[in-house]
Amino acid sequence: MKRPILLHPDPRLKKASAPVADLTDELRTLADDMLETMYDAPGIGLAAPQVGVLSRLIVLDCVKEEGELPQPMAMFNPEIVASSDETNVYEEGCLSIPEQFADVTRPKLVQVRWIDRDGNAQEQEMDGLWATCVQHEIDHLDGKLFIDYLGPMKRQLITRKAVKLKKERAREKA
Ligand code: K2U
Ligand code: ZN
Repeated sequence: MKRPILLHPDPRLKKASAPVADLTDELRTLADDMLETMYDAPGIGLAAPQVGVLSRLIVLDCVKEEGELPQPMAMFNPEIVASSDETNVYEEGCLSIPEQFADVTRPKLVQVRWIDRDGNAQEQEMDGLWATCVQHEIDHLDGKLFIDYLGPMKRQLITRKAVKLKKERAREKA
């Protein structure tokens, strides 16, 4: 089922998430719920802390070409084990900071290691949008948001707008 996405500012988005000790059906269901929530947003990635669960689990599907088969991935305890010196700049957004975008520079290529939903260790090199997305999601597990890469003025401007948007959305719900 779809889960509500926490909006910045929220202390839970700034905390480090705990490693997954052992894979349970509850965690597999959480991964499925996160994918459903991500596709509905729509987005191409989502981290467990964004739905209020401080566990090291991310989901992503960065296939954007229409007509291409979706490629949903769930990664437990993901870690970047190597990254290129060469960097990429991408105008990033975040489902927890709606309607705000800014350029973020990140390594172009990353080698990622994780545990999949069957409990098997996986390792893969990622580039392009997949590389940007997986780094954005793993940052969420460390309590880091894309605005943390910006200067203080731009970060404060975005946070002030986020506070305003959060109040408006709370009023709509009331
Ligand atoms: O973690 C999230 O908030 C999900 C982001 C992931 C993301 C942000 C920037 C760059 C790559 C991935 C959402 O998918 S934001 C929506 C979006 C959709 C398509 C392309 C980029 C961002
Ligand atoms: Zn995000």
